[in-house]
Formats: sequence, C-alpha cells, structure tokens
Amino acid sequence: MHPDKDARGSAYAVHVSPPRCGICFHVSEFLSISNQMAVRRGSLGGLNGFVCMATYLQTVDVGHFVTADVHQALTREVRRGLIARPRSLSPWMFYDAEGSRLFDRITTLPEYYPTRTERTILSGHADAIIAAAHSDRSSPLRIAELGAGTASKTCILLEAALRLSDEVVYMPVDICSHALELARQNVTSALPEVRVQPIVRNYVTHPLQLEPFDGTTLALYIGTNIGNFSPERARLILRDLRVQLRTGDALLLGTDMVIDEPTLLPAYDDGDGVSAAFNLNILHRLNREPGADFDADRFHHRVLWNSVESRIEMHLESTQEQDVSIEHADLALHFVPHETIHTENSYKFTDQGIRSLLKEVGFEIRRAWKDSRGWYTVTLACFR
Ligand code: AVJ
Repeated sequence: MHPDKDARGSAYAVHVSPPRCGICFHVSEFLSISNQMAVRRGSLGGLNGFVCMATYLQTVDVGHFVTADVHQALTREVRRGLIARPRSLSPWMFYDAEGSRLFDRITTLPEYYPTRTERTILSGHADAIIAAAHSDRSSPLRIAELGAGTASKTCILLEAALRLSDEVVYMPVDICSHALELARQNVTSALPEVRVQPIVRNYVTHPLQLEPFDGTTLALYIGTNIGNFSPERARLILRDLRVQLRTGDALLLGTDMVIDEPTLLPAYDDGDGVSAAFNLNILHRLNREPGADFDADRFHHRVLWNSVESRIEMHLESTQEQDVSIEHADLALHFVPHETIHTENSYKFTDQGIRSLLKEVGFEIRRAWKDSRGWYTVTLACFR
C-alpha cells in the first residue's frame, strides 16, 4: 500500500500507542482520518518493558493527522490551563510552524548561549560520544531523538555515527511536523547514507514506542529540552524512554547548568525581542487555531529566575483589564491588570542534580562532557 503524500510530498511514520491520557486515537479513528495508509502490526514480544502492548507502525498523511490531533489537544489544554489560577499553558504549544521558526532564531541570538555551547561540545567530542555509545562497527546504529526540531545539531553526531557504523538509522521525534520536514531535508541532503524515519508525536502524552531493532539504539535527548519539565515529569519521560531501550543501548542527555542570573536572564529576554515574540506567538497561535481573540499588544513578555526551583520562568502579563474569548474552546476569559499566564519553565541543572535524576530512573553515567566554562553538560548514560 502506498502512503498518501502530504503537501510537501513526504510521508511520516506515526507510532500509535494505546491510550495513555486524554489525547488518544484508536486505529479506527485513524482509518477514518486517512483512508490510504499502511498499517503494520508490530510484534508483541520484542518491546522491553511494555507488557501486552501492540504497536502499529503507520504511515499516514501527516497533514490530516496533525490537524485533528493538535486541534483537540490545544482545546483541552486551553480549557485546563486558562481556567486554572494561576493561569498556565504548556510549552509544547509554542511549536507551531511560526513558533519553531522563532525558536530557531533564538538559537542563533548572542544572548542565547545553550545551543551554541552544546554544539561546541558535540563538535569537539562527536567521535568519542558515538564510540562510547556504540563499540561494534559492524552492527547497525539507530539514533532516536526526542524533541528533534529541525535537527540542526544532530548532523554532527550523525556524521560521527557514519564513521563508526556501517548502517545508521535516524528517528527524529517532534510535535511539529514542519520542523520535522526541515530535519528530514537537512539530514538527507547533508548525509544521504542515513536512513531517516521522522515521527510526529507529543512524546509527553504519547511516549515513544520503538520497534525492535537488530543493533544498538542511542536515544538523544539534547538541546536541554528536558529543562521544560518538572523533576517529577522529567523522571517519567526518562523512565518511558528507558523501558524502550535494551542492554547495550544508551542515552545522551544535554542539560543547561545553573549559572549566574545576569547571564541566564537575557538568554530568555534578548535585545531584539525574539524571545518575546516566541512567547507571544502562543497567543497568536490561539487566535489562528482555536479561534481566540487575544490582542497580543496587551500582553507583555516577563522572565524571572526562580532560584528555589532552579528554573527560568516565562510568563505573559496582561497590561490592562480585558476580556478574551476562545470560540472553539467555549471560553470567555477576564483578565485583571498584571494577571499572568505562566507559559514555560526552563530548569537549570547541577552535576548532583543530573546524577540523581539519571540514577533514579535506572541509568548509569558512562561519561560526561562540558564546555570550558561549565555552562552545559552532555551526559552519556547506560543501564545500571
Ligand atoms: C527548547 C526548552 C530548550 O528552555 O531554553 C528558549 C526553549 N524558551 N527560549 C529553553 C526556549 C525560550 C528552550 N528549550
């Protein structure tokens, strides 16, 4: 069966897991969304840690899938977060096509050091990192990346992977299909030997399910993406990942460290206002998608360092008293002056924090790499 192609002429694999939270699809619903798709039932036996869970590897028309799934998730999240006090929204909502584009601009800002710092570490140690994760050149290497975005730094590791393994498979996982399309293009044009299998997925609500693989799997969770989650949620995400791995597989974790506040703050509040635009884009997105009528000029981007929780917080602050309605979520909201919507946490780590987090979820640190200033750490971990 040939998969339907989306507007940009590409097809993606979407792994469908059994319902785990509210945003779930059953295969029958998928069939009604896209009637031209390949459905292949995965094996029941080979999935470490998942008892009696069938996986379905489906190649679907991503445009349709994402529209239906994300629309439902947005509405649900808006009802949860904007009614609650204090109001909040989940950071995954930043990443529509425009938000992914703004985030890529953030990563090039002089104030935003994490991306650049991580890239320096990866460039300097790519061979050592891959060699530490995968010692047998004759066996295939699969690299699965959570929150891959446009995969701008991953090529450094994939190049090293091609030097150290005869067969390399790359599975970028991201909530944004537009970013994944760019990731696929970046990787296939730079490294045509790598087999790319993008997966559109909210890995928090729908943990990744890996097909059995005859080789080594390296899970990548870089870009300090884990910083978006509370310690409790971070542990859940890493546990979900760990049960997908087998002995000999590894995890590469990238984490931004606690540094001085005068350096931290501008990384989230730059002079050109790109971070502000990124934060405010969530309101524009709600106007575009669930039919809200936010006036983004009446909200300000606010950033603070919460030293107790060890995290940067981003908020949107209402500059005045105002009413907002969100049509498709059936919501009428009233904001008082200075009322805030908490849109993001970005946790910063310490060596001790990384050690205990990985230990608690059953990983053992094999090696870690840092930049010369100690602002960022890349940690390679395997099973304990
Ligand atoms: C993608 C979660 C790593 O927290 O630094 C950048 C997102 N938010 N500027 C971060 C972000 C505002 C970024 N992560």
